[in-house]
Order: sequence, then C-alpha cells, then structure tokens
Amino acid sequence: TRTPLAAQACVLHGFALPFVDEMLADVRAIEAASPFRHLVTPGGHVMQVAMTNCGTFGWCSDRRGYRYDRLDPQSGMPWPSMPPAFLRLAADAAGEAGFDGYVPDACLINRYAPGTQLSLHQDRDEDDRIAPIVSVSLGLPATFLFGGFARGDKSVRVPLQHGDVVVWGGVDRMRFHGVLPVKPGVHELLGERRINLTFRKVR
Ligand code: MD5
Ligand code: FE
Repeated sequence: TRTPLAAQACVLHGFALPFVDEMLADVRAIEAASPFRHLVTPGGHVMQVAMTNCGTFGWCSDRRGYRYDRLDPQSGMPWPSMPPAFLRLAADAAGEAGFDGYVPDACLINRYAPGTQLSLHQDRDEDDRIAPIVSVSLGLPATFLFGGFARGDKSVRVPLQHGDVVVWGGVDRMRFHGVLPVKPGVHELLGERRINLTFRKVR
C-alpha cells in the first residue's frame, strides 16, 4: 500500500521486503570495503549517524565542507559499486511513485543506534534537485519528520518500519526532513540498529 505525503512524495509500505535478504548481504560486502564511520561536520561536530556509501559518488563531510566524492577518503579507493539489487529496487520504487527511468549514481547508507537522531535538513549537495530520492528503511522502526520548504515550517511525523520505502522528487525534492531519536529495541534481522539507504542522482 501507498501513503501520499505530498504531490510528489509518498511512502510505499513494505515495498523493499522482497529485496531485504539480498540487500543485507550487499550491505555487509560494502561495509567490509568501506566501513561505517562517524563523519565530522564543517562546524567540528561528530555526526551521531554512522555512514558509508556505494555507487559512483559518495557523500562526505569534513572540516572543509559537505560534498560528493568518487573516492572513499578513508581507503583512498572508489566507493563499492552499486549492487544490481539496489538499482532494481530504486528504479522499481521510483516507477511506482511516478518517476520513470530512475538511475541513481549514489547510495548513502546510514546506520542508527538506539538514541540516534538526524536533525531537520535539506539534501542540497546534489546537482540534480528534481530527480527523486528513494529511501529504504531496514531494522528498528523510526519516526520520520517530513517538513516544508523553510526550516520553521510545521512538519508531520511519519512512522517507518522495516521494509518501508519513501520516494520524494520534483516539487517536493527540497523539503526539510529529519529522523527522531530511534527508540531502544532489538530487530530480529538487524539487532540494535536501523539502517537507511538513500538513493540519489548527483550528476
Ligand atoms: C534517514 N536520511 O532515514 C534519513 C531520512 C539523509 C536522510 O535524510 O539525508 O541521509 S530518509 C529522507 C527522507 C524521507 C522521506 C522524505 C524526505 C526525506 N523528504 O521529503 O525530504 O536516514
Ligand atoms: Fe536527508
């Protein structure tokens, strides 16, 4: 089933469930090459969310700023390539939400421990500000904040479960969003973790 959030944003409940086993095996291979790490923001804060990437470009942050890079700064190697199951899921979900022909070139993988939150922000480091972002939630549930186009706009709370996919693009691409602190718990497949994959078109 599908819950609309706005004109060009929706939640596809359980859409990723048929892909989960393959995706988790892929995440394990990705983290073996490019481990999850806590990036430092330009302001000098260590991010609560642990991150890694796959695809042509990976999102990075350090004292110099936020950017996408072809190389993992920790290994000096290109990011692991985008697994076929990731590309299929992203294109299928985007199509289901009305965005045909979606080919992402980056996948940011976020890992949340209980208590971890992601404060309200816009994704503005991609050159393409229209193409959808596809977000896949795995493991512990979370509450997603779906806001407006200014930081102070009222936001709605969207509960996200293991296997849920959120797609937002077009006129809704630049909305503020965030994640409330993940509640303590143990997921049967992932343990005390939430993993979120976000597919993006950077260039
Ligand atoms: C996450 N990740 O769950 C979050 C939320 C990020 C990021 O925000 O930049 O890595 S997935 C983002 C999302 C879901 C639904 C709607 C919108 C964003 N939105 O309207 O912008 O790790
Ligand atoms: Fe974001």
